[in-house]
Amino acid sequence: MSETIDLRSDTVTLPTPAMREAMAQAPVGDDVYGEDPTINKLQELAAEMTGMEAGLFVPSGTMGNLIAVLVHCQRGEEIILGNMSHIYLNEAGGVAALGGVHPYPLLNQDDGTIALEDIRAAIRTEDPHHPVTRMIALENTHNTCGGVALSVDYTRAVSQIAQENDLWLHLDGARLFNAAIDLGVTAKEVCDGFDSVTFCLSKGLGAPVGSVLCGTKAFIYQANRIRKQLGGGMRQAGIVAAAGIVALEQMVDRLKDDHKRAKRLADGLAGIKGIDLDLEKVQTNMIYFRLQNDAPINVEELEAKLLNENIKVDLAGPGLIRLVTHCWIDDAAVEKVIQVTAAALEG
Ligand code: TLP
Repeated sequence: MSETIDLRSDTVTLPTPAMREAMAQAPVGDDVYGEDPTINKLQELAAEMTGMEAGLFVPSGTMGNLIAVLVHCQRGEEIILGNMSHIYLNEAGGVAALGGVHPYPLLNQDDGTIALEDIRAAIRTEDPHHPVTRMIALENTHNTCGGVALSVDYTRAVSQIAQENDLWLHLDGARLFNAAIDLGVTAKEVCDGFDSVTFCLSKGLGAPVGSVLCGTKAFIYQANRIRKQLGGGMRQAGIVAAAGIVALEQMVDRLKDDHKRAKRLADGLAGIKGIDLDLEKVQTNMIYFRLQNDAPINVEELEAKLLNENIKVDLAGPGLIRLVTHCWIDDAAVEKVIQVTAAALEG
């Protein structure tokens, strides 16, 4: 049986041999006492790369985002975010359930942005009927909008609005480095103007576990207490942080290969009769497509046919398929997916 080609997400990546070696050798200590040298090193590296004062190793992107919201907002206060954002759609309503924070979802435009005038209009005036607007969250790259990158000009413009209105600005940068590579800027520039950022080690960077939340020293001090409240104090977690250091040192530059392969895959798929795919939105490592009404099969049948050939894809919504390239997807896998999809749709 041939090897599985798993395109469901970049979260399926397995640790590289260099990561396993680093994990085996990592010096560790009790991180709740701040004594894990490997975690401390990862946090310093993350802070440096994002241009923030400090970092905090957290188990997941979801916890990083939740902690940021819990530090920035009190119960009954409001967060402005996109209606297609991961925090709003895919984090089990944590900000409301655990923080009592009121989400104000605004339309995410096709390019992942929220119109600046929509943000300005959503900021509450002083009125006891209304919740108090406390923060804005953006996502870069924007997953559900196609893995698209938000420009630095745009995020700086939102930062300006946040500053003018005394609001905190958080970045869900789960795929921060994909955004930086696509935009041709540093991760630091992508983070410019944000008060806090979460990025994931466990996606395209290939580490098995973990994200880092970064911000000012005062913010991270509070974040550490909330991580404890949430049960995220992980003791000798330097074992996994060691893989995160390798991820940051060795796996960032190669994300461009994932982007190239996603483009090649998208080009191949777009040429297949029955596929409805917007090539302009394929900017990083994600491809979303639908099937045209006259296609001979539906997406569930296509998914099953691909699975029959050991190709796994993500059914991301009704009639919608998502493919994500990552370090375990090579050129041969890309060509095979195109060929099997063509056979499934064109016979
Ligand atoms: N995204 C996952 C799924 O949850 C959808 C994926 O396969 O893409 N922010 C963004 C933008 C994300 O895409 C994700 C994970 C997270 C946060 C959460 O990260 P984890 O899974 O570490 O909690």
